[in-house]
Amino acid sequence: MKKYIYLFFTTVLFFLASNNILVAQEKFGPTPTKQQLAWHEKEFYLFMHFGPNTFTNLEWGKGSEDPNVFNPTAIDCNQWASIAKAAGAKGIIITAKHHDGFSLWPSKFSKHTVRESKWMNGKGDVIKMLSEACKKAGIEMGVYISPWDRNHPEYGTAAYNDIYIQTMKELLTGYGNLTELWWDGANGEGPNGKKQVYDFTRFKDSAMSYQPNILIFSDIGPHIRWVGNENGLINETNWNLLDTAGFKRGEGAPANDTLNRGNFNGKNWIGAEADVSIRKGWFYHEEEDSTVKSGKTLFNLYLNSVGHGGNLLLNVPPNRKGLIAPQDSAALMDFRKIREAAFKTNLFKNAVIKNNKNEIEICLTTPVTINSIQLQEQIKFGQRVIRFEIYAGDKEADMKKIAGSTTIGRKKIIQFPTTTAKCFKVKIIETKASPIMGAVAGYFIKN
Ligand code: FUL
Repeated sequence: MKKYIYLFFTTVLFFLASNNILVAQEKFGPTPTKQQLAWHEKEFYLFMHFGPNTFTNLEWGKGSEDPNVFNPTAIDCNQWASIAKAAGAKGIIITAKHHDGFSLWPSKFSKHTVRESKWMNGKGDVIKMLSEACKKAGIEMGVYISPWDRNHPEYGTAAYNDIYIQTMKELLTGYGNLTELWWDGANGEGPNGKKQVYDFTRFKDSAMSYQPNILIFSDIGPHIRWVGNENGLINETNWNLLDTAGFKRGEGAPANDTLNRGNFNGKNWIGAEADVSIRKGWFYHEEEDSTVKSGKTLFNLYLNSVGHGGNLLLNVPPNRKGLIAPQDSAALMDFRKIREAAFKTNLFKNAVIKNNKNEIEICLTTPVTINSIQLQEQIKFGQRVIRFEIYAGDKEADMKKIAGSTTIGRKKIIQFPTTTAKCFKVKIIETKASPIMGAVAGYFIKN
């Protein structure tokens, strides 16, 4: 009997092992981690720049500002979180500390924090308020912790690296689950005129030890990369792959164009996050109220970021009251409406879809009118497609090329002149390995 039980288990184990081998064989090149895969699904979330600059009208505070300038009169983080949620954003990343060094929480490692201000009699903590609001609204939260610090007296010395790590520890262990840690590339001088040599290896290891699932953003990742511009635009050709060896964050980073496209044969999976502000500046300035981007402009940014296989990080800075201004909120709601209307009706819903090798054939019984197709690769198996073309016609002999583009990745939204046809064909012209495609959908997006 024992022998049979043993045989049964070894057979099961063998089956599982061979199954695993098969799955492993299907992967091609670098692939995303579980956390990166989940990140790709988020598509869009908000950035919030808030701090003394909001009150001094600066973009880069000097670090010598009186902490009392920070005085939001009607702060309501629930308003931020509920607007984010209503806009369809999956979370909020806040400047817990910008280059001026001012901490939005009462850090024990700084004398330039909310504690030193008269706001809430020095008892306030924006990070705590926001983390509770995000939890309540069911959205995620991330933190921007500027390595550059224009206030800290130890900046420019080896001791500052330890202080930065302690600062991260406070945030990453004191406020629940944080999904993203944002490292800006700027590295200027501190109050004593010295520049810091950052120990990013230790920063990374420490951050990961505090929150093993956190994803770190910087020019070169390790998990999410900057996209080489602050306009919210990802290149039409976008590889989620990047070579980082020999490069540094900031001035030693790869060329902006490389960050914008990724590396064709890059060794690491590092997806692109497109950051952009809804207004001219990153911080709120009343005189920039007229620069708030319209819902339509935001939708265009979505097409050029999420529609090019990356994520959109949209900055919506709270004003001096500590609220999202009505103009910004209205634009966010328009953006949501436009997005929902655009993707409400998949006109390929009733199509017969056939996959033959490198072609996807989509045929309907009655013609449909579309101007956009959405393609996806199952990126857990790696990114493969190099180039594809789209054809349309009522029968095989009539098929005409209507569009073509490069790379697909997590999502590609390709637009073309309005076309009415019964059949569409996506031809994969060049690919690194046999394509493993996800869903295909056809839309008519009104302008
Ligand atoms: C830049 C910073 O210097 C800006 O102030 C802003 O925070 C932006 C998102 O990143 O590099």
